[in-house]
Amino acid sequence: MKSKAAINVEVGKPMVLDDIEIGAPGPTHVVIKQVATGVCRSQLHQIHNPALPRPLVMGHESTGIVLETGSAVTHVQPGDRVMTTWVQRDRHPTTPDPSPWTVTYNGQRARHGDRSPTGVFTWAETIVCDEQYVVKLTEEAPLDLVSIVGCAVMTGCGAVVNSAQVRPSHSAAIIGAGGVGLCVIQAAYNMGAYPIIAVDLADDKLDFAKKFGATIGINASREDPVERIIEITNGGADYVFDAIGLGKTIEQMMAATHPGVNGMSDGGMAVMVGVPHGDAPVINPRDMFVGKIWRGANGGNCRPDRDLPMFVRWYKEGRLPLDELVTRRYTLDEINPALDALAHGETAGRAIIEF
Ligand code: PAD
Ligand code: ZN
Repeated sequence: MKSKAAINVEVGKPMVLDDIEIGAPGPTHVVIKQVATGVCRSQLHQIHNPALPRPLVMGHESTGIVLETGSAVTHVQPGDRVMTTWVQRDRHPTTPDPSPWTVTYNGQRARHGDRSPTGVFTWAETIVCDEQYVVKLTEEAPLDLVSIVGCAVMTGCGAVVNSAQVRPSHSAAIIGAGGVGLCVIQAAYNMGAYPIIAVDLADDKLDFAKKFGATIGINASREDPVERIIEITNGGADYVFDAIGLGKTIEQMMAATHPGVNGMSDGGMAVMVGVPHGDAPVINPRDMFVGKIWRGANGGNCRPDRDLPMFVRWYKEGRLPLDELVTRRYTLDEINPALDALAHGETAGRAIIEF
């Protein structure tokens, strides 16, 4: 089967829009007609990563309608409305590995952004993926908005509810108020955190973050975010999330987390949400010695089958304004302008591609 797709054929170069050839689906595969997909900064990292084999098919959050299922697929059937995500939906120690698909471009086997030919890819009109990356949408909800649940919402909200388990009335600071960071802010608000401090480089993004529950904004291009967070929280925040992943912001995250108090309490928690990239951070062992807790939040430590329906319910209950979070809409043909806008920091919230 042919499908129009955005393909990365060369490191750092614009995406090519062309047909890919999707091979016959295996027993555990699902073929999906795409409705919408998000544009995440992780794809920018992949486009610029020379270690990845090309051609690459990309994108890792979407919604669509199931066209076809392999013989071993039982949780969805043709016609179902589904979300795709890059974390296995209900993984157990005995869960078999997702099985590889065959997608070719110009006769060459295409890979996915994590090197494998097994993960989900979403920047194509029709996709094939293992059933483990497909979560059934049981609620009535708009497929355009819900397309960002499979990564931005899963990661940002999951980092708060699963990784950090934020407690009410505890302070939270979020470095980076982009697509993922705004989800961290909203979930921290939902859990009752206070104050909620947003850090970004642009005043308009800091204002925008207030719609998601931020109580105060710090513009890191004008002020030292560490000094300000320590001042506002009287010693450091209870939870500091880095939703960027640069060495510098990881260092800021650790420094802005409050230390423990001997004989009384542990330190606060520094939560790494953004994929680490660029220069490595300089880690000060004293930060851990004084009781600060360092926690990773890859994929928000979510189990998609359990957590994604909850985030859709949050949207329906008015506790996750996806209509505000989705700020730009493109067609697949406009993938390169969409990526350029993200790379240049012009996208507040999240952009989506509609098919
Ligand atoms: P985004 O570009 O929408 O947001 C990044 C935000 O950070 C923007 O608002 C920038 O203005 C802001 N920013 C950049 N540099 C600084 C700085 N030095 N200080 C303060 N603010 C700054 O990206 P995104 O939200 O799609 O992704 C953010 C990161 O999270 C990115 O590295 C991506 O790869 C990673 C990610 N990780 C996971 C995961 O599971 N770990 C999932 C999805 C995304
Ligand atoms: Zn992502």
